[in-house]
Amino acid sequence: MRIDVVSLFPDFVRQCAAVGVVGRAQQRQLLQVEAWNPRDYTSDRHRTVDASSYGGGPGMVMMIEPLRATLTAVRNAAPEPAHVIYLSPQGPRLTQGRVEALAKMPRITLLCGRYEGVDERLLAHEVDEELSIGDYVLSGGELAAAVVIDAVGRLQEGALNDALSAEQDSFANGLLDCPHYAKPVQDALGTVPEVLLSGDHAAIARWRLKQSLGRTWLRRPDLLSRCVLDKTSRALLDEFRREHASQALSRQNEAVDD
Ligand code: 4GX
Repeated sequence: MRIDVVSLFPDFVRQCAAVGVVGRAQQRQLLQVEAWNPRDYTSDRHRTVDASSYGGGPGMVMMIEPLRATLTAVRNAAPEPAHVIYLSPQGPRLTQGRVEALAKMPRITLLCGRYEGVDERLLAHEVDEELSIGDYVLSGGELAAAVVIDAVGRLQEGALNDALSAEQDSFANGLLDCPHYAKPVQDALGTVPEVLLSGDHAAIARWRLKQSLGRTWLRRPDLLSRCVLDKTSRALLDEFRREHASQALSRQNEAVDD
């Protein structure tokens, strides 16, 4: 897959994409990330990319022409449709479902705004999709683009060393992840749950699913209400709830005893 990024900070984007799983995916030629600086597509002496906002008020707006020239160069750099995505808090929220769909595309283009944003006419004519990574305000789209590159890059076939890791991710099945433990078994901070040492793979799978269901119920009930649970899952969640309720009761009793 190819990802083109239009940004006033192309080196930052390249450095983000050079690290970890995504960096390795690039080395393995599973992913190609190219950064483009709109300043390189200006025609004036000052390499101007922004101008004050019509209607007045503070802050600058990224101008049409340098971005349009950059996007033309991007489109001409490869035969596949560029699928241009503008990162902004005004877009629908990025989800793992959207990440999975983007990861299957041969090519996407990420447009990073700085200042107060991009001229609306450029967005209307050149952008296919707007996406937000969350309800907070960044100083530019680069970190949001880095989030998309990371989430999409790690899903490229062969990017993760263990093919099962992607399937076991949080959200891959609509649920939060279960707890994980490494050595030592006994530590001042606690002991590893016995079932994980049992070697009983079916029991371990049941325990993990039960923890995933329980945590999702406790921490993200909004996710659970969108899941259709099969009979086994409903039984495991009921078990978790009963244990949780009795634990809460004994904690209450301990507090009364004190
Ligand atoms: N998820 N930002 C875009 C420029 C901007 C300013 C005003 C439109 C209107 C963000 C986010 C995000 C900061 C990127 C503002 N665009 N992007 N930038 N949250 O905060 O994606």
